[in-house]
Amino acid sequence: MRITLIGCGAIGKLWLAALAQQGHDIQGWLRMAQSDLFVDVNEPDGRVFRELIPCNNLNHLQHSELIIVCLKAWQVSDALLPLIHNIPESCPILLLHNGMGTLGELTPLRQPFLAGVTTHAAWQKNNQVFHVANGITHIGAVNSIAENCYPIADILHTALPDVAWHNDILATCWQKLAANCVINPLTIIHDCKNGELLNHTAQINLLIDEICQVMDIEGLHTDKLQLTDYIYGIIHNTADNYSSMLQDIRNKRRTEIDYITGYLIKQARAHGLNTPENDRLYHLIKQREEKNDGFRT
Ligand code: KPL
Repeated sequence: MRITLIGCGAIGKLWLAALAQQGHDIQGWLRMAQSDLFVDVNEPDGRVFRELIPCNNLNHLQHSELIIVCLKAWQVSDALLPLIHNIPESCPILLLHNGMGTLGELTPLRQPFLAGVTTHAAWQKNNQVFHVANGITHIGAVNSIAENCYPIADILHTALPDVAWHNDILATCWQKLAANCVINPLTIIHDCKNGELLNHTAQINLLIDEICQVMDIEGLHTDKLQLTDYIYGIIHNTADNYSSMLQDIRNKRRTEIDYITGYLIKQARAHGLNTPENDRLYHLIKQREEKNDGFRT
């Protein structure tokens, strides 16, 4: 399959390596155009992938059969909109990022659009990617023309398992959004690893209460106990990790807060709901971002 992957950070490189090993005709797409990219991925079982992957070939983009976007939420529309007329109308575009709200920036959606969330964990140091935990990537259609794209899940699953197709991916995205609304800002406020949030259960409970109200009014019929279990499950499973948002703040990068808590607040306001604890955290994180001014991107 001819595939273009936009955004070649740690997770993007995992996909580049996995799809290249399956023999797919894959290229990377970088903001600063270059003809190839050295991909060095170290798997949890000790396997190593080290190869040059071609990049930024317009002809390849114009004939791509799948686009995978692995950018930060706030980078998506700036990167994709200038390219969209060079992507065939029949080519599915899969967005894999934390947070929600990017689709609204891309409308009208000409191509079939898919959204996904992943629990794979990887980090990058000196251009070496370390795939530290295997996970599941949940994907599904977000517009009706993407509903017949489910065979993509099998293709991706063969390359980087597990991949599951969901008929209601937005519900899965909302669940992940809820976890990110709780874990990411709190790890900044308390300057701690995810697992240390177990010392702040009262604050977590307040946030979950507000999130449940927003999800309910969005028609997601949320069971608070189930959502609480899901969020604590992530806190336990990632106890030793620093959240992506805390890493962004520490590295003086822009965070995804506008697409996480910011998106939740926006949806709440549209329904006339108040979310005081989420508002408070949102403003605290924005202040931290401003103190960090002069972002590295
Ligand atoms: O997605 C994450 C992130 O850090 O952005 C969680 C699930 C919180 C894991 O750290």
